[in-house]
Formats: sequence, C-alpha cells, structure tokens
Amino acid sequence: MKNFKGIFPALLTPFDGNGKINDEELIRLVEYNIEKGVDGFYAGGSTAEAFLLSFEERKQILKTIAEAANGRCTLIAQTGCIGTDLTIELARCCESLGYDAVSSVPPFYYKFTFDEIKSYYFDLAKAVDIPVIIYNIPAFSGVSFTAGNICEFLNDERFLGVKFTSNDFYSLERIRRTHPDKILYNGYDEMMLAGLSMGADGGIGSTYNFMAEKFIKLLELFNSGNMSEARMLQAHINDIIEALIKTGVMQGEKYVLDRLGFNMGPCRRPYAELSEEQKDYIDKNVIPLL
Ligand code: MN9
Repeated sequence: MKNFKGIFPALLTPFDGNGKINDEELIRLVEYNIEKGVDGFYAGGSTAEAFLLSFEERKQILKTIAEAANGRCTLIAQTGCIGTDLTIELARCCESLGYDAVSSVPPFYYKFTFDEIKSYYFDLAKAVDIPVIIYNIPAFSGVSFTAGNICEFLNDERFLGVKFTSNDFYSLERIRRTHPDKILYNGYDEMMLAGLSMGADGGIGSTYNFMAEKFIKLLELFNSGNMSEARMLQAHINDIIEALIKTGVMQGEKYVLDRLGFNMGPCRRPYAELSEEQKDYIDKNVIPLL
C-alpha cells in the first residue's frame, strides 16, 4: 500500500477565461507540488469547488490529476454526493483511474439519520476495492460526527482513516487512542500543530497549494521534537492565513498562485471576484511572507 502519511494539498481547480476547467494549469499545479516533495494529493474536495462543478467536470479534474501524477505520489479522491448511487459511480471511476483511496463528505442537505449516513459509507466501501477515508467537516456539511460515530467506521478494515476538519481535538485524540494504525489528517491548516500534537499523521489543506514547503517543514519540526521552532512556523503560516480569511480563502489562494506565475482564474459564481483593494491587500500582506 502507498504511504498515506504526510502532506497532501487539497488541489484547487483552475478555470480559463470562459469559466471552463483549465487542465493545463491543473497539470502545472500538480507538477509544482510534486517538485516540492508533497506526499500526495486530495483531489475533488471542498477546495476544488467540487459542489460548484458538474458531475462530468468532477470526473474531468479527477482524471487530469491522476494522469498528471502518474503514480508518483498517493492520490485520494473526494467523491461525495448527496445520493449514494452518484457517489459510487464517481468512486468506481476513480478506482479505474488508479486512485489509492476514496473519501467522502457525509450526505448533506437532507437531515439523514446517522444510520442512513452509516449505510451510505458502507455501501460506498462495498462498491470499491480501495479504502475509504471519512471526511469530517461539520462546519460545511452540517453533519457532526462524535468520536464514537467515527470509530464505528474505523472498526471496519475498509475504512483507512479520517480527514478531520474540525477543532474538536479531544475527539481527534480519542480516535487516535483507540485506532493507532488508522490515518488521521488535520484539516484546518491554521491549527496543524494542534492537530499533530493530538495525534494527526499529517494534513490535507488548501493553503498547501502554494506553500507546501512550509507544512513539510512544520511536520519535520514536530516529528523531531522541535516545538518552539514549530510554533514560530505555525505563527508565520497563520499571518498568511489570517490575511486570506479576510479576502476569502479560495479566492485569495488562487490570486496568490496567479502572482506566482499561474493562471488560476476566479472561483465560480456565486463566489465574488476579488476587488482591486483585496488584491492589493494580498500583495502587501501575503506575497512578502512567502
Ligand atoms: O481542505 C480546507 N478546508 C476548507 C481543507 O476549505 C473548508 C482548509 O485548508 C482551509 O481552507 C484552511 C483555511 O481555513 O484551513
């Protein structure tokens, strides 16, 4: 099995001048991050604007990323949809594209019971031969899993781990305690050090798209017990993230990459485009810190 620990950028989706997916730039973004030494990618997640893409477009980015990475790192595909059948169709497609694992947000919008959500995940796990990673992101999905809920999945060997985008680090630690061999990813980049100290094996994050090297370094510092330097690096990272939160995280990330020579385009409507003032703010508060 591939290495699932470490630093996994949650890839953004570049769009061209007509609002279509820009495959060429997506390939460049994959290459740029492989050269920095990332351990793998999380494809088709929140950061990819998955829920603003059509089903065909979701397949398109997943295919482009798999072909660009070409077996050089570990690939996780986020295939979650509201309905089980569509999720399974996308997951089977990813399995044939060579993805190492699939991941899914819980089915959202309708208030499904935990039993219904559980059957969604087990139906997904039964439908593919690659492992499943639970995507816990209560702030976006509206579904709050307890540590006990998550353990009900992890007790089954088909579930490899959790992408834990929550600041409930007590739950993260309890899951780690009972499941030492599962893979736990920290989800909020601005709290990476907290996640690591409570048992995460690494992280999946959107800001890694343009500063993966800082997170690779943070993980090294943590693993070698150099906590004071790790704290200083997290503080530096958070100066950047605080500025991005002010302009809109994904819009800001795309603009930062544009300033680094990419052509990412804006986020899809209804996301607003950045104003000149917001771009100027990033120019002054983010770019000099890179
Ligand atoms: O992939 C991302 N989560 C969301 C994880 O976008 C909801 C994070 O990387 C955040 O964008 C980041 C800024 O809050 O931590």
